[in-house]
Amino acid sequence: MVFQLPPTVSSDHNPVLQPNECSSTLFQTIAAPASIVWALVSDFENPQRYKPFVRSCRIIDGQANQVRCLRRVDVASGLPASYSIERLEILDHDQRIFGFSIVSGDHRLSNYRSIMSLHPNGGDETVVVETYVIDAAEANTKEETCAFVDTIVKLNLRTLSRVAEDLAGKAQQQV
Ligand code: A8S
Repeated sequence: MVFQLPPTVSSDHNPVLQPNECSSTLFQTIAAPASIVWALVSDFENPQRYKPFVRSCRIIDGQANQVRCLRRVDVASGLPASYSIERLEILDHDQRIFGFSIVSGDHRLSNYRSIMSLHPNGGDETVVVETYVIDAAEANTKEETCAFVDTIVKLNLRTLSRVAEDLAGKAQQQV
């Protein structure tokens, strides 16, 4: 079934691009209620709850989970980077929209920003839509840059699905 993006978030997921930027939108259907998925996604301080490459995270500026706070994310060894500094840009609990940007780090991602929106899809199912925009990396084409980021974001979304479905299963058993 084709998922229809609600008009309220249409512009979030259809960014206007500069000539050196590339973008991609990824969808993930999750068999868990939006409240459970949102609890994971909106916890800016704890991305390791569902991002498999994140080893640890701490807030380094501002108040945790307040818009404009900064986190330092340390990632697993074997990746082309060891850490990333990221800013919480959007946290809309009513519409379940989450946005962050990458502001620095020892990686080659330049000007990265991402927006996720969550959509209850009936029957305790949630559709997650994530759109990111990034500058084409130096010495790489847009396609190469997006292929690299797509791989990471797809894995994050798949893990989010698994963790949320696990939590939803546990929530069921308690009632
Ligand atoms: C996210 C998205 C991305 C994270 C990338 C693209 C990253 O954490 C990893 C490898 C890198 O080379 C860059 O939602 C960086 O987290 C896994 C360290 C930023």
